[in-house]
Amino acid sequence: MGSRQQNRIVTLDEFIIKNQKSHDDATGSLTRLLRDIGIASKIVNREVNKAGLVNILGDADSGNASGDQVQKLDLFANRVMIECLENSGECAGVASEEDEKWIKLKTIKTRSADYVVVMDPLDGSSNIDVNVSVGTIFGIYKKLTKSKSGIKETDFFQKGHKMVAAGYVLYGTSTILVYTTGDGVNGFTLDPSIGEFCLSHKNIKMPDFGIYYSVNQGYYQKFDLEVRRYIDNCNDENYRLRYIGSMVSDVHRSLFKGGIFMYPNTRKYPHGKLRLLYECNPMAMIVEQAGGLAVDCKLNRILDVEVTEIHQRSTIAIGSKKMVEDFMDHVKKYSA
Ligand code: P6P
Repeated sequence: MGSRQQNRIVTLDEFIIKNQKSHDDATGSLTRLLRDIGIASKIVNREVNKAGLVNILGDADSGNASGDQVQKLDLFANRVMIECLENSGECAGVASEEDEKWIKLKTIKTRSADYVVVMDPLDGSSNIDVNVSVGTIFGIYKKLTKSKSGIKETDFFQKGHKMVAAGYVLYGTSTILVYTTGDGVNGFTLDPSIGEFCLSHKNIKMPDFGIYYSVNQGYYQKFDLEVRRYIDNCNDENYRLRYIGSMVSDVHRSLFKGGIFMYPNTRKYPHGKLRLLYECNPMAMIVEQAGGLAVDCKLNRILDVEVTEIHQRSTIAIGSKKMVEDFMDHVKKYSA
């Protein structure tokens, strides 16, 4: 293929459509759904990028389902994502970190909405007003409920390995959308000059190993022995500690440079802090598709953990295959 052809811009839309054929989704409904998530991400990106300029910061007076103080940008991102998902006509319902309960979306009469979406519309939002990257995380399931309109809680209570797609958007020095539909991981960087996500990282493969470990070292004394022994091992091996406090950023770095991200149980979060449905599962699907591993601190594969609540928490160790395997060896060796 000529070099000109190789450097041709491939937009997210074009890529999604081209890859639609490799799925049983011949109707194009997953394609439309993914494209609408891309549109929502561009709108969120615009506001995130000017957050420091526009009075959109400051704590909104409401807390979210997790009881965290919610920044207005969280609410904005949640609203935009839900509106775009509703416009797609392909999404029957949404479970979001920002809403206590799952939401049934209005569907278009002429078409059945076959999917439900789980999402954290703006993860790491406590970093927004200090200009540290934040992200959107999403996962897509085929709904189980057969009826044309209704959905039930059980449509959301599917194990992570049942997802048909998962992705994240990282609003950082540049804005990148990374997603998988189960046959590899691809990254698209937003080109603001044309307002398009353009293919920038084809078929991402996570390094089997890396020199970074990512955990909130401030909780070291609160971790179980086996986690502390693994962290000691990272120190003995002179790995570098990198911890941004935004899961999307920490996992994204590991995806490209290799590394392991952990959020173990602590006294404050005996089941871990991160949410299984819309944080751990989508990131686990992406990392596994790129050749990495994702387990909880009891060594269960994240994508196989039973989902019983929308805001269920989970511990997690996710990243380069050899590093997660090393973590698992330490858990087996030192756990009571
Ligand atoms: P801690 C952000 O609030 C978040 O949900 C994740 O993005 C991040 O990895 C984690 O919490 C940081 O939590 O307790 O280390 O501040």
